[in-house]
Amino acid sequence: MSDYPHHEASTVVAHLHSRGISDLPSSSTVKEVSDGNLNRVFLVQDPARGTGVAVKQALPWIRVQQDWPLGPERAALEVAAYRHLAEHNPDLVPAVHDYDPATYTIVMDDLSALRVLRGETVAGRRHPEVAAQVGRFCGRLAAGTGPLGLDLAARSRLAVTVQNPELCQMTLDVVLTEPYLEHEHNHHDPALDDLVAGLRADPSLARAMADVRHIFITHSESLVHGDLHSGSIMVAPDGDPAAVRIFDPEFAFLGPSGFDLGVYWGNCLTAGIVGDIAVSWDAFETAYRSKVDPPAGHLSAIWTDALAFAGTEAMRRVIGYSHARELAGRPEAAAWVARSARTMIVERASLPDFAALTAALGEPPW
Ligand code: SR1
Ligand code: MG
Repeated sequence: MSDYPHHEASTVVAHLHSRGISDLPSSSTVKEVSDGNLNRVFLVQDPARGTGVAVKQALPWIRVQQDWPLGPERAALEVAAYRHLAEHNPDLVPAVHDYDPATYTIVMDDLSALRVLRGETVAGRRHPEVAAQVGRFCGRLAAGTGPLGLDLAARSRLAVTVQNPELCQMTLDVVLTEPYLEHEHNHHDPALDDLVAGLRADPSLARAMADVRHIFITHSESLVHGDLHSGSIMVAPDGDPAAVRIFDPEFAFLGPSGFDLGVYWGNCLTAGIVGDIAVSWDAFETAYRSKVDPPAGHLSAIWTDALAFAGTEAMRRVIGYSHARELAGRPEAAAWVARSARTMIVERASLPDFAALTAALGEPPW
């Protein structure tokens, strides 16, 4: 499984030519732009014509910690997920041009004219165009792949193509379990020691998290991206809404319809832009209702689940393995995020709408 060529900048163009992608000359420039935790990504560009592609390879471990094995077959799942995402959101995902199962390599659109939203947030640049696009993406996907949008035969076929136990297990461990325990993967700002100890000893939070894990495992409602944080969103420097792209769906699975919104909301919380929760929810609801007619209580159940997953995403970005760079060295902000995350997880059933949510959280202290 690990016995396959691992690309380097010097070998990527030869890989493209071996796959019949011959319009990029040997003189193309190749730059490694790996940014996420798991995979390597190269940009190949023909400076003469200004065209290019991105080449993404899954290695049999995670990029940021090579003693942590992870099956490279995740690349095949990602390609299958892109196919489904493109059916429902063709305007919001990059196109896949090639997949090589022998080297777990995906060739896709070059998005280098865009910027990763996480970096924009860290630099203090706001992108108010993103919230409605993310809400639209999630609403179309949830409606189009949920039980109201697909018949049972189509749902069964979808379920087979997005079986993703290894990466779901990673989310279950790294996002939904380990941050609530003493675990070697966790770290936090020492200024938060007392707060973190209190969270890990909090019986209400422990009970709520057992429930949230149950929802994550058992609520196979619709296809979800599975990791829709601000590092999976690209934006145009000028804020053009039509340029927003959502990528990296290797964590996709048939899961709770509120999962993706929740992960995105967790990142709204770490960025201190709580208003984007309301904007994305409105866009979600509009997109959802434009496709299906939900029975009473259906949307409010998605809202409530999304609050829980928002809390878990925000919490892990403060006290888990993979932190929000925008909170680095800002313990007061990080403490507000962790307290807000707890509120969203534990009290979600009594927060029926955005007004109740903001009343419970208060203003971010920055
Ligand atoms: C081991 S790090 C795990 C995280 O990295 C990915 O980007 C996902 O966010 C996952 O939770
Ligand atoms: Mg990723």
